[in-house]
Amino acid sequence: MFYLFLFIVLFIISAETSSCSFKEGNATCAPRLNDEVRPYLLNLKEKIKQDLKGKVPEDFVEKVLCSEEVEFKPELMVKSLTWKEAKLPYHQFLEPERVERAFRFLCRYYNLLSEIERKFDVDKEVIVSILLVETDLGRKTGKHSVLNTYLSLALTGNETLFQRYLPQNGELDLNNETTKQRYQRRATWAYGELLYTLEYLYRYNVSPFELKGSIFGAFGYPQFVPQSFFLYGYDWDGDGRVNLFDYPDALASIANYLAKEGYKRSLTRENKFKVIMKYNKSEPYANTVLELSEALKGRLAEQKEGSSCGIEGE
Ligand SMILES: [Ca+2]
Repeated sequence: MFYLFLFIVLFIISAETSSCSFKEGNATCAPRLNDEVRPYLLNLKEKIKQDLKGKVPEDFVEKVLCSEEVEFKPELMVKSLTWKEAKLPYHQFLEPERVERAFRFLCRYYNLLSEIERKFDVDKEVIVSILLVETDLGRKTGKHSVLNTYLSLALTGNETLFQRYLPQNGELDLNNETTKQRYQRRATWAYGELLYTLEYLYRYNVSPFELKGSIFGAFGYPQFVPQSFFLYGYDWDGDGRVNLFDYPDALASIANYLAKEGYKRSLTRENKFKVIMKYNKSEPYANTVLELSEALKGRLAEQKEGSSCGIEGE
């Protein structure tokens, strides 16, 4: 009887082991994903290899996307479709403490900012204001893995997979044509950003999961999405690479972004507003940036005579 029992136990153990080893081939890729999601990743990974041909080697894509650090966050797509930018508390950026810190920053980097202003024809006060609103002058650049963010958004671009994670409260109705189009545009955009992310990680030899950014993947002091990095990133200090986590490149990249979108110091306030809206499509954002920059200009004019601002250098 004991031997029969032992036999049964051994049989169960061996069956368990073999079912594990049966799964092993796939389970070694992105082990933290659940088995329902992994096939979608495997498909996406092959598409990515095709789309990045000539830019990023296949074995790089394979290694990164099969890493045990790969995480799937389906709630991101839901959040990105229900996000209300206008409800963010922009008024906080105009509080005296913030204005004061922005002003001290402006003084500290006065010479650098003045050179950037001349080169790009973008007001230095606007550059500092954007930096304050985006990342509190470079202090808060985000804690989310940029790669996992775009990977998650791209995976939920598959409607069959996304349906499983739709909130039950009816907040998102994919039968609604407008919602569905927004969803599809968002998914296409996220997939494009995922490709740029991989290209960035490969070209700049960045440890893939160390690149951190905002909840929707904007990174560095200016909070650029990866495509913006390639379009507007500027190597101000001339070391051969654009570093958005370093002031000279970050400040010049903000200026380059605005200049390429049509900013000039001689524009009317209304037209400056329109350009700033291209940096972040939000009216309260653009208003805050302009109001803060006007406050900074005021402070600068007040303190010009006999002030230490402007002679502190960098
Ligand atoms: Ca640089």
